[in-house]
Amino acid sequence: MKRKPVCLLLLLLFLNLLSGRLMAEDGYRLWLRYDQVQDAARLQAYRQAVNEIIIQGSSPTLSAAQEELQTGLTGLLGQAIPAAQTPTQQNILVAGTPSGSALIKELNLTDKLKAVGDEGYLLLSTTKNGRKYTVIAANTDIGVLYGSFHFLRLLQTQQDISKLSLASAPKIKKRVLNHWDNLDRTVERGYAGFSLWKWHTLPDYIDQRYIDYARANASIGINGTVLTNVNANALVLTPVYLKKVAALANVFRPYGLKVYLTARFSAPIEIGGLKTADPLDPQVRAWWKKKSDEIYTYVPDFGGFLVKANSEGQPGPQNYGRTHADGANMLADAVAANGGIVMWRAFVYSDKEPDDRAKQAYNEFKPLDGQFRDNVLVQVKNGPIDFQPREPFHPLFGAMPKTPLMMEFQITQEYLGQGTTLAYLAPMYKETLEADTYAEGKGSTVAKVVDGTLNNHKLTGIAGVANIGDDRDWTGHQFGQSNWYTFGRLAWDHNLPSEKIADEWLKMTFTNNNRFVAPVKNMMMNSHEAIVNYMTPLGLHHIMGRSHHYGPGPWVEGGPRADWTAVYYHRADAQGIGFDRTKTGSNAVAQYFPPVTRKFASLEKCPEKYLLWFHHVSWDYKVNSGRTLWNELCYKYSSGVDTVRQMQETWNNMEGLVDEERFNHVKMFLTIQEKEAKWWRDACLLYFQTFSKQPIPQDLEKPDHTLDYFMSLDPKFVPGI
Ligand code: BDP
Repeated sequence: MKRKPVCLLLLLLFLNLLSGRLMAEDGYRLWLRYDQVQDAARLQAYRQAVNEIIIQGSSPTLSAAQEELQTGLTGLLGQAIPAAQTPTQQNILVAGTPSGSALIKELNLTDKLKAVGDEGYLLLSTTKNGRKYTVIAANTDIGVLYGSFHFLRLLQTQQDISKLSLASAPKIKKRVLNHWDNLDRTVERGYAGFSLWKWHTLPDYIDQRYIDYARANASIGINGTVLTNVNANALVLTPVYLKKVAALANVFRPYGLKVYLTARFSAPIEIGGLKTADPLDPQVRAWWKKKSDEIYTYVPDFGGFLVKANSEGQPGPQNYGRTHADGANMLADAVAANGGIVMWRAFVYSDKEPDDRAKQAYNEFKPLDGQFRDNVLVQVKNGPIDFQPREPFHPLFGAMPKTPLMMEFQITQEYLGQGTTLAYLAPMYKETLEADTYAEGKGSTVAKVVDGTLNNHKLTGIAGVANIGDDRDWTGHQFGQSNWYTFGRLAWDHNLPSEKIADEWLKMTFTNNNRFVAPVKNMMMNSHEAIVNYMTPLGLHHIMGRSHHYGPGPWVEGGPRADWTAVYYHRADAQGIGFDRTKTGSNAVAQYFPPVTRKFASLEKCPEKYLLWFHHVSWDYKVNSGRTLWNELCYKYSSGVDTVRQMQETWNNMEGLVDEERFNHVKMFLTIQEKEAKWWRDACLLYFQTFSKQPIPQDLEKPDHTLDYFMSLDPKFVPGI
């Protein structure tokens, strides 16, 4: 008898430990953590505002909304909220559409709803028959789901919900993740483990991850996902795989997430037994039509194809003397009847070495403006080279007014420190979106090209190359989640300020405590610039390690083609450094509209952040700070490292304000980042010094290894290749 209490205690302790482990903050829950609201006054207000949830109407999407609201509110309010079909309480949360919900219909929202289209929603506070209603109303069920997530976000970030009066609708239609996932589950340029898609156990095994992935995407309004790598494998188009694709599509459908696939251009040969993949060949066209129809039997709402053609060894229409438009239109015709689209990538460069790789996409695509079918989007990377830490905007934006251009951002950090670097990318995305192309005069921003308002396009799109894998925290680095979140939020509304997105994300992902949010937000806001500074300041680009792209490699030369080396891009010599893209050089600058050309082409007017992108500048040239270019380079590289050290300090001060597990994770990754930042700084400065022949300024920290040492480093088995 006496021993029982001890046993009980032990049992309790064990259970406690167990629940502690289950509750461990490993990042799995992303920003969809619904822990109880900490602010007592807010908590009380929320509890008063919502006594009952009413969702009338039924569909898988409405069930998803119901479930999310129920789980979310139970967690956030620390008490279960009953659901009902008709009002029984005083303070009611009602969600639905006028066609599915009598309650919503009675609220007479027709005019207001007109403005939010088929994905938007209203959040309102109102009273009727003596009851108080918090209203989530939309024209469609998916709008209701998006609105539900927005409502939960208000509580997660402890906003006032007593006088809601807001309308929200996406500015861009197709908001799509691009997974560069291979069928063997490796992920090209993926740094967060293996692919989420377990092809081997599909279609029968439905991993909880698939559902949580769809929830996360819906919570930020992402409405499409390309499951497979742009370096495509035709096998995904065969029935065995299409069954698996269908299983994923079934999971994603209630969350408004459409499935797309990459189309390997030579598929008619590889899996169709044809002799050619010529897009004008009737047999080839018939094959694609039949294949597309077949896909729609598996996935009735299949979104369409993403295609990388005639780029980096991928087959394409040019193999048959045809144009990109011929290729895109063939596929567009194949999916048109079923409402599909084709996202045709403009990331191309010739098999032969061009005079300047930066000019290639423009040269090939601009002449094709007006030749694409209505259901084709041309998908253009943010800059003209390849997702470098910083690039000026791609000159194609604004240059093809008759063609909807889809933005392609990279969320995965191929050139931004890969898996171990804290880089908040909203400022980088916004730098491109806010850039003025001058295509139709001042104010013709890239964002207006992409959202269709500049040239009146209805079909609009934005893509983000995903940073998601099967790591427990989805993105490898906890802060990688912020970029997935940011991509979705900006795809919905590119006007959102970077600070606001960071603020939301931090509050939902970590805590509302301002002692944490304010300094960490500041740290995030500076993080991208810091990386640019310690990797590629002043417009330098493409000076990373060969092939794996990890670490510095400004000395990279030789190999199969010059435009895959670093020396091709930085052009350092005894006189100076930088790629002359003005008239005296490749004249790539002429691809922009005249006001932009004039700015970039002028050594004085060119923004310093792009200086060496457009100009070959002498080592002694005086930059804005009054320093010589060489000294400025040294200071920039050093300041990048300094910022990382400040980030470490900031983060160390956060101990105790967040859970230990994620605190330590970020702390250790910042240690790695500091080492890598130093590696970049020292390797690049020592290398460029062999040309400048000038000392690193007195007051700056000196490298503690030789250039030979850095050049001898040869990292093996870097992930993501
Ligand atoms: C480059 C990547 C390569 C991709 C390519 C692309 O290094 O792995 O296949 O872009 O976008 O940045 O097609």
